[in-house]
Amino acid sequence: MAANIKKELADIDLGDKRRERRIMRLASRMAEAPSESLRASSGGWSEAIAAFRLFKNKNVTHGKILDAHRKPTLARAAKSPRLLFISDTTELDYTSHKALAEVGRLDHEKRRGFYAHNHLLVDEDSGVALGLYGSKIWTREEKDAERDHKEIPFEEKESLRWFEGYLQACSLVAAKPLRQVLYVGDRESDIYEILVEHAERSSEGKPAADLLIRAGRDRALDEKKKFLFERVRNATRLGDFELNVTAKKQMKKKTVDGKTGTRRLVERTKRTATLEVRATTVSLRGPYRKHGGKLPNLSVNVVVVREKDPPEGQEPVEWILLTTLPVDTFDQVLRVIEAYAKRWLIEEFHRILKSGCRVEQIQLRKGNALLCAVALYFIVAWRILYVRDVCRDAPELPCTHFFSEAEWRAAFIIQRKLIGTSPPSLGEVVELIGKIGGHMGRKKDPPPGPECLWKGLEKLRHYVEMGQALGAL
Ligand SMILES: [Mn+2]
Repeated sequence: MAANIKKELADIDLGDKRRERRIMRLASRMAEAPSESLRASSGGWSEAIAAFRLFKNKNVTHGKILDAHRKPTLARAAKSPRLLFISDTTELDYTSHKALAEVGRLDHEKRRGFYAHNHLLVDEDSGVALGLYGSKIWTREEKDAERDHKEIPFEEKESLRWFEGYLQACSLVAAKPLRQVLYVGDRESDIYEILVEHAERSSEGKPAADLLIRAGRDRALDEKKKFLFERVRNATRLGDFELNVTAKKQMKKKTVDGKTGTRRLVERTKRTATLEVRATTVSLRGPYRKHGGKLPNLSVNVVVVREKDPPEGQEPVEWILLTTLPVDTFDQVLRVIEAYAKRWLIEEFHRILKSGCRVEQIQLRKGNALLCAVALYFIVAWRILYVRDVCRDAPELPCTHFFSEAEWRAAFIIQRKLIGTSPPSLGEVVELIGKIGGHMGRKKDPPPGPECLWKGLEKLRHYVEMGQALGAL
């Protein structure tokens, strides 16, 4: 997976050519075996020491690494007429890494780590993740945890990150006005100020990205005693939609008889759910802000999908989606739902980062150094997602876009007991690596997923080293 990864960093400026070469070499080694420890993947003791020294250099930062990756990301995005700008926050938990300095608290004072708020660019039509647009890292300050949330001005709230993300999505529209950009966020992004920003930009004729936000709270409508959720759940049903729901375990607050109780483990079973689709337009009443007064009332489109007859003991899947996209026809509504379903990609990206690249196991002691390593793993993790989806879209591409000669040859020898002569297709190599990683590859199976890929890559790395030592590759 190391082929061409250097292109992701081609634009990096670390103030020194040797540093730039070293970081590219390191990224290549990480991409070859994403799950290995930094020490193992740097390839030898002296290389590992050099890597640690590189990360400690003040010229090398998380931000610079991801700024470099933004350029090729935008080049890929230039070909997309419709882009999704998907944002989400993930925790990087380093509670057990006692020696780590410069780390903050997470949701509980005993849990230490960083928050990362990431923006993934996705081609809406193909569903291929094109790269990370950006990432904001922060730690929570002790004093913020004690402050009354309503007392904090909007500019100082952590939720400001969603608003800043929305402005970045708008800047993508400004750069290429004919392109459609749709900002997608989960319930946490349900922030009224974002809706206001869209409305103001649109009325002033400024570039504005469209919005697709899952409603996180039941807002008041611009009618006495009327609320959003009740209104949309009772809108006319437009049709049905099938969704593959994955299994999930989650701690959730259970509401019994109107009382919200303690958090309990809720398990969701895997199933194909039939969802009833409804859509309507509502007028929201602007909320009042302690700093800044009353916000304007706004008209917004709402789509609601709700599972019909969930299996016994299961909560129905329900999404209430606020959007600025049109919802007049069933096709338009389906577009909204399908775009929201693609938000799943950022969850997959975060899973690859933690379970595949194991970023929470990195043992660097300085916060900045650790975050540099994390930034490189962002690129590595995104590429696993990317290769899976490019492969689904165009399996006939040559495998050399992603894999080195040693890699595809080793995969060929191990799986086919043959020495390959010319580079096979991307689809073939991904299948071989998936099989090495435990993918069954039967006719009815879907193509290998990220987990088979990172597991396959880890073993492949060993095969390559052995093959090279024996002079067979
Ligand atoms: Mn989230």
